[in-house]
Amino acid sequence: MNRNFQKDIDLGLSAKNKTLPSKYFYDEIGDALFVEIMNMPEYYLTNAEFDIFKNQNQELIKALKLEKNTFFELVELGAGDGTKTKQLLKTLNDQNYNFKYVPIDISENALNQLKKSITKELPTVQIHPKQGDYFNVLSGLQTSNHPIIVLFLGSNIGNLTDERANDFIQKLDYNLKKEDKVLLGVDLIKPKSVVLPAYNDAQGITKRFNLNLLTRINKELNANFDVNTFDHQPEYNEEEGVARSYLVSTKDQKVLVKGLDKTFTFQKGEKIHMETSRKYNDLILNGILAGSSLKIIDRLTDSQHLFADYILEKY
Ligand code: AVI
Repeated sequence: MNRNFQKDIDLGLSAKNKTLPSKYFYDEIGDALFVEIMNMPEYYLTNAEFDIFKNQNQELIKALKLEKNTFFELVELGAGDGTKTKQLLKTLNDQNYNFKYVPIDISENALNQLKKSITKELPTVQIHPKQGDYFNVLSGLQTSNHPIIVLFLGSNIGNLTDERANDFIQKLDYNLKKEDKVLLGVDLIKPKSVVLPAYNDAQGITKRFNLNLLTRINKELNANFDVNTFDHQPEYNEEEGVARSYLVSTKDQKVLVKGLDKTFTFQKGEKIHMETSRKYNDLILNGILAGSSLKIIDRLTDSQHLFADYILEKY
């Protein structure tokens, strides 16, 4: 049993306002549900960022100030299936840029699949996958004396609270050298009518994605959550630009978690906070970058201005 999982679940369910960490959504079933989410009509984020990578890769190369005669490393944090990145890799490769691609992911399985597909589709691209939690792998960046471009796409930073996002940026900043760049993909602040359906889809896939964490606790910590007694409730605060997902107990109930040797009481209507998905603009991003030597030098958006890829440079 994973000790961190056990500790984090205990901490979250024991809190006055119950909460569970969304990083635990991604077991094998959660990974598959997230792929379904990315293909849903309501989840505009993936297509919007793909639009940037497909239609503006030349602009991306220019904004990243890449040069053909200087070897560089493209390091991708949480690479997943690399669909967007492959668009950029293809152009770089076709135009004879001199680089290696270092995808980092927690999932060994995802990395193996990615290596296989890149070797097949782009056989001349050098790929060096690294397995690990990207928070921990950052320190490995320091050993390189080549220019580094860190890709952190998909608005993954938005699942961190602003405080944690700032910690992450400080850590990233500490491990980069002057003139290294970060390509940071973030969802932009926009009206509730667009954001909320992305987290409240008609088919109920996002609901299953959230409930899957209760099922995971049942399996891994020998608990007896009845997932049929929890509703999915996403909210979006337009002023703050933050979407939050909750599971709400539909009745008074007790849940036994044998693996923690504890029983948790839920009142009818009581919420468990499951996930935060922050949306950004320049002002908010500058707040997150405060105290670091990473500065915004450019920003590309998709044709509908839903999503932005920011280019940050270390000064
Ligand atoms: C991975 N992350 C950026 C997604 C998001 O939009 O916050 C996770 C997600 N949760 C529900 N739908 C998608």
